[in-house]
Amino acid sequence: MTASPSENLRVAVVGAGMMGADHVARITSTISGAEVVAVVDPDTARATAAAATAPGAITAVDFEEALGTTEIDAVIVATPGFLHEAVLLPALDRGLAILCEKPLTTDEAASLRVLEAEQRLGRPHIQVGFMRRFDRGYQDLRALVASGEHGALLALHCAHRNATTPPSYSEEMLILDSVIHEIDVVPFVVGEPIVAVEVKKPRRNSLAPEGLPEPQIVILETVSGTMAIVEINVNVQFGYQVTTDAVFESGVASIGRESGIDVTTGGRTGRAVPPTFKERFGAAYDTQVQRWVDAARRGTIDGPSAWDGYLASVVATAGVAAQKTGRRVEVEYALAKPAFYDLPGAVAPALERA
Ligand code: ISE
Repeated sequence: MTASPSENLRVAVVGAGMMGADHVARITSTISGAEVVAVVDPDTARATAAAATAPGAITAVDFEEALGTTEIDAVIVATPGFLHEAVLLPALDRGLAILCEKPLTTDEAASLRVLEAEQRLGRPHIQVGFMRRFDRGYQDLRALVASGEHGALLALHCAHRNATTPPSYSEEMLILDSVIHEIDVVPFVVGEPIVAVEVKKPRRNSLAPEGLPEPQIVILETVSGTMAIVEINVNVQFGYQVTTDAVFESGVASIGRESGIDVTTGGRTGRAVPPTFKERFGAAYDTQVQRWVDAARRGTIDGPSAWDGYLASVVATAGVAAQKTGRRVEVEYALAKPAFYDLPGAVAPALERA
């Protein structure tokens, strides 16, 4: 089902945690051309609280129940990553438009199953929520790299810092849930695929939950030797901070230090640090969702595709192996890009396998 241009896209949001609830509110208050008709979560209280921001939306404990209760054109998948496949496959089966929060899936084999199911349809239906591609800073940096103005790009220093982690957050999630953003956005900026990953473990932050060995340093190497050195550091206490410094042959460019208001008082000058990714990337999420809605109403996608989700899952699988072994692990892409995923005009870069 695809909404006609005069009708709102009827969206089910599956998963009413922090991101899902944020999308429900966003679609209701900020996005045009769409309405939330269902909020799905096994935790009824959570579903009800999120649905309260979307007048008329029903709640359901699972996706099947929602599909049986109301008319749905599109779905936002915002469950934990390891549960994505279980929503993606029935959604594809019904030909729904899909915005899938990152990661597409948490392992390569599951991503392949999703790609196969999608290719049975006539065109891509899945857009993956790699929202950093819609952030002005990353877009400017990508353009600067492509321009060659300061020579070749040699290295990226990426800081990825969260205030705290929930109890369910594991060591693998440093790669699968957090560094997955750099795994996607580094090729987007550099214009080349990642070919190797290495993980180093510096001194542990004693403020991290017991048993979580972090921060970690993840080194992503692209095909011509550019290295992204990613500091993943998720219990910094002070707020949310994502920055990148790009080192060129004859210049350095920095993004992520937003020009907020500087306040000087008590002998210090300071600027607020956003508490979470919701604030830091709020504008990028808004743009991403509006463009997805507009594209879904035209029967297409406008952003990273399931192919980009698959590439990221291949690198993440190598990243987890590197994390476990301490070795540099080369990335093996089993599949060449199917023509099915050549999308003119999409935000996705034209990445082929290495
Ligand atoms: C979370 O799921 C996100 O996607 C955030 O952007 C990231 O910073 C965080 O580490 C993840 O857990």
